Amino acid sequence: MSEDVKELLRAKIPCEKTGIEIRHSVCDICTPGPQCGLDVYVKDGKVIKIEGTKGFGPNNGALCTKGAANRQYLYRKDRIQHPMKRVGPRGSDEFEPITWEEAFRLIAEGLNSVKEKYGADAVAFMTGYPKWYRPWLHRLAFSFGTENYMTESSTCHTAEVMSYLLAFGNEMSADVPGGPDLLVGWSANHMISGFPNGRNFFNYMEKGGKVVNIDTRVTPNEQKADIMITIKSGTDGYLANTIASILIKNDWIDKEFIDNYVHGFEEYKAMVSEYTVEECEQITGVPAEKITELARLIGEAKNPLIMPSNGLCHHINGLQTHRAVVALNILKGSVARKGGMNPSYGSWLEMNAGFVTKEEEFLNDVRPKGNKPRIGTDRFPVWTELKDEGQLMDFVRQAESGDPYPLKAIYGHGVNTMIHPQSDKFVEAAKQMEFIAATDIFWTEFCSLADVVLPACTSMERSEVKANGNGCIFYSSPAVEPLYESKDDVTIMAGVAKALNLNDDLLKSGYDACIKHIFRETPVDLDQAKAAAKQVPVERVQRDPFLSKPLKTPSGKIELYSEVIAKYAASHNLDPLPKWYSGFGEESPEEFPFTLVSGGRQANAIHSHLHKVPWLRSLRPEVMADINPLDAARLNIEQGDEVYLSSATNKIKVKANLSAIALLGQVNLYHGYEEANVNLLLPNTFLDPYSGFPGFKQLRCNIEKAEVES
Ligand SMILES: Nc1nc2c(c(=O)[nH]1)N[C@H]1C(S)=C(S)[C@@H](COP(=O)(O)OP(=O)(O)OC[C@H]3O[C@@H](n4cnc5c(=O)[nH]c(N)nc54)[C@H](O)[C@@H]3O)O[C@H]1N2
Ligand SMILES: Nc1nc2c(c(=O)[nH]1)N[C@H]1C(S)=C(S)[C@@H](COP(=O)(O)OP(=O)(O)OC[C@H]3O[C@@H](n4cnc5c(=O)[nH]c(N)nc54)[C@H](O)[C@@H]3O)O[C@H]1N2
Ligand SMILES: [Mo]
Repeated sequence: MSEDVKELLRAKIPCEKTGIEIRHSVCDICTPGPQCGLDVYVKDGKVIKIEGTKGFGPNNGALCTKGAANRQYLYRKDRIQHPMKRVGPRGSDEFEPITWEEAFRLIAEGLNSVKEKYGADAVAFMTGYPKWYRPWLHRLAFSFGTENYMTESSTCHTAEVMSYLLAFGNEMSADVPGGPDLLVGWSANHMISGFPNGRNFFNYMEKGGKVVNIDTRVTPNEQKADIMITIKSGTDGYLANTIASILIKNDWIDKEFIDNYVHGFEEYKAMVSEYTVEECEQITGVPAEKITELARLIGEAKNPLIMPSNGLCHHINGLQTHRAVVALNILKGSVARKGGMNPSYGSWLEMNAGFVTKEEEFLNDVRPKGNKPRIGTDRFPVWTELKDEGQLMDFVRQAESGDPYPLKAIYGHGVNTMIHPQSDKFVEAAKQMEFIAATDIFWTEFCSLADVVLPACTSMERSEVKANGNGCIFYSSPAVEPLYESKDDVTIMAGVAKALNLNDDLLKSGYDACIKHIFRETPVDLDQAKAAAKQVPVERVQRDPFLSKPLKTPSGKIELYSEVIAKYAASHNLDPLPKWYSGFGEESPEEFPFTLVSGGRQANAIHSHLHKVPWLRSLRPEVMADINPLDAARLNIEQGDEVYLSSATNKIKVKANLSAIALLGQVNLYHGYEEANVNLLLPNTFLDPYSGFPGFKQLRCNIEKAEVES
């Protein structure tokens, strides 16, 4: 080989001489996420380099820490290589490779046997974080005969969606680019959690926009804000209601908007009138002058945008807190206008695509009838009313008790045990199942519990249709062949549907046929889109102005007083008004003097599935809890010391990272580490009665220095 070719190869230059080609794909590491475009450099069927695709909305050539590690993700050492069947006792990790045919046959036998004995509802169809195959998994559950389909949304963004549905009958999103005259980021850690949307925040600031940031940790967003408010975890509802009372007292509200569009203002006004600045300071830890300053800023702004985020919902008082924060936008009339809260119409994989698809019909066409209530219905009726899924957080209780009916099998894709509070209880419940099938890219604890394990592939090895809200769609082709014997999840589900002999030809016909069916009335030529291998524009749907018709709430208006919650107020002790209550459990603050805030996003991780990617792990190699240096000094803990974090439920060992990012009395730890799973510390009863969400970000705990073994 000539020297110049060697040089070109070393530089990974795509051309004929090197045989290196660039193929276009998408990053699916955070999902639905921004869905960034990837330039995948391929030589001899292997990925040798990854870059962001220039001109691709929304990443336009850039990639975040995680996206840049796609090659190492693809070639992670622990990829599942073959279909496997368990040959030892459940949980024993004794598996042997089998053919795909045998795997499909075993799954069909396992699921059908449970269906025959207990009915289709005894099978739970489950998925963790991945979103791209959800319509197919949901349809598979329906065609099999059950509505017991559950996802990680039981702990993710759905509580926010519920809050918007309760108030507006529609999902909403904050129009930061629209240019509000004040932006209050409430638990908005977007610099880390929302790349590249987090840029909106910074573009806004660079243009001179005024920003207040309210967080329980000192985050990058927090540091850049004009006014930084640090608050005790889970007390934001009190702050929001206090601000509301000041706004109302000073007549800093949009009376006309309220008169025209809002339901329950008088009841709400009476409720917030009881909140005082003095008590607010005590409860939230925010100084009184900052509270009144914030109220004045919001009060005097013409078009303020108060933007809550997910962090608020990871509390047992999360839904009410989110509602209380959203209410401030309603008082100011910051709704359905530029720079305000605007309707968001999810039409493809939870994305506000800009065009419509037949995704809903894809499900409704095969929805089963006469089923037992979905998992969680008795306990979390507001969830069931607003979300077409079971509440995963009630799975363990029902599996253990058989109340109101038995659960005997799990058919899971991308399921991880660690998402569950008190994850060990989920493991125990899984051990009692009669059949489990697990599909994942990598081996997880859930795979160890299964009877059959199937290897899935990554976004670079499959076709996928993505819509990222910029009015375009992107239809990728595989950049490389699926590694080992892996297949994409939808092909796997088609195989399972065939083996089960379901009366569902469409599902059995695979990804492309289903996509054509779902997009049949979307004005786009899918064949052309696929051949183009780049984003193609799709005509946007024109919608009537949001407030021009009655809303999809029971009153038809924006509800400060929720008529949906009112139905369950007496039976479930719920409050239709967004009244604040404590987010702590019953544990004694003397015994557990610290507050554990778990899962605040870090740039190098996404839940459990990047901790084993070497480049990313190298950025934070140890499992470290952030502890305030003053607390650490008091406990004689130094940087890197091993410490026990304990709760009333369990105890884990981690290393101490002394950092002022943690407020006094607070400890932060990321989740998803096999070696120190923070969710072992949470009781599985520690759930928001409105949404079913766990209190991930406000658990009483203690820190003790671990004895050094000599
Ligand atoms: N303590 C604490 N716990 C939390 C949170 C927190 O803040 N604090 N956050 C919660 C939130 S918001 C979320 S969303 C959940 C997420 O929690 P999980 O859903 O448990 O997320 P992951 O750990 O990413 O697990 C997803 C699994 O999907 C697999 N996977 C990835 N892509 C594919 C694919 O294409 N096909 C298949 N078959 N498998 C795939 C991964 O390998 C991984 O095993 O965690 C929740 N848990
Ligand atoms: N890098 C990275 N990005 C991610 C993810 C990831 O794992 N890694 N996960 C993705 C997923 S699934 C989700 S759901 C989103 C979540 O995105 P975000 O909502 O931004 O999630 P968090 O960082 O968990 O929480 C936001 C902030 O809320 C703060 N917070 C916690 N409790 C309180 C409170 O009581 N009051 C106030 N005011 N603030 C509080 C936390 O300290 C944190 O800084 O991120 C997505 N993006
Ligand atoms: Mo999430």
